[in-house]
Amino acid sequence: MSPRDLHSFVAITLVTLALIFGMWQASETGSSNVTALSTNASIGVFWDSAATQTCDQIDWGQLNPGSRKNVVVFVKNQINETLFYLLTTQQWSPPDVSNSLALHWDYDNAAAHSGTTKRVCLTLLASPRIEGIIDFSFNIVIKSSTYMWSDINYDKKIDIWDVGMVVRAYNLCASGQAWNEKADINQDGTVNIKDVAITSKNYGTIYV
Ligand SMILES: [Ca+2]
Ligand SMILES: [Ca+2]
Repeated sequence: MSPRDLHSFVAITLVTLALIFGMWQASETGSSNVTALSTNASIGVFWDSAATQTCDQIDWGQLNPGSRKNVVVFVKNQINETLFYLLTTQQWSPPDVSNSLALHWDYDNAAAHSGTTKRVCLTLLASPRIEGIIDFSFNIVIKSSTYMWSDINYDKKIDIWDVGMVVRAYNLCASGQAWNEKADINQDGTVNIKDVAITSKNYGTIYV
């Protein structure tokens, strides 16, 4: 089992999941009701910098085509190791809405030291062309690793070896025989330009 596998296991089982519901109506304000799926985690997500109010739901409310909404949360490293975070989404409903909505954050890929809390802004973007959606939901999963996510060979630096592994796996999907999970840096099930971009952005980084 690789270091990443070990930590991914921890991330999947102990990660904080936020379940999000939103309403999408042309002229009415949406409402939502959300339940936390997991709270005991190596990382915690909170509404405040003091990490006292757990964030287990985000209500995006009404979201118009072409609009965006920002939500600020605080991610706390609750274990005795330095961590790096990764934002992923799961279980989009309806499934096709993931083609018209995109979730980003402004986390800078910097190390999160033990006990520290990082302020991050989550941004949900709606395509100008989205239509026919009354409501939607998806899960946010913030994963953590003791290695930078673009450090594929776990040598504490991002260099040509990491880029090479991504390039070799390019255009491969999770269902294929030659699939290399480690090259799928953003964990979206395919190795493509997004993974190359992440590696390129971190290129030259050396960390401890
Ligand atoms: Ca490396
Ligand atoms: Ca990917």
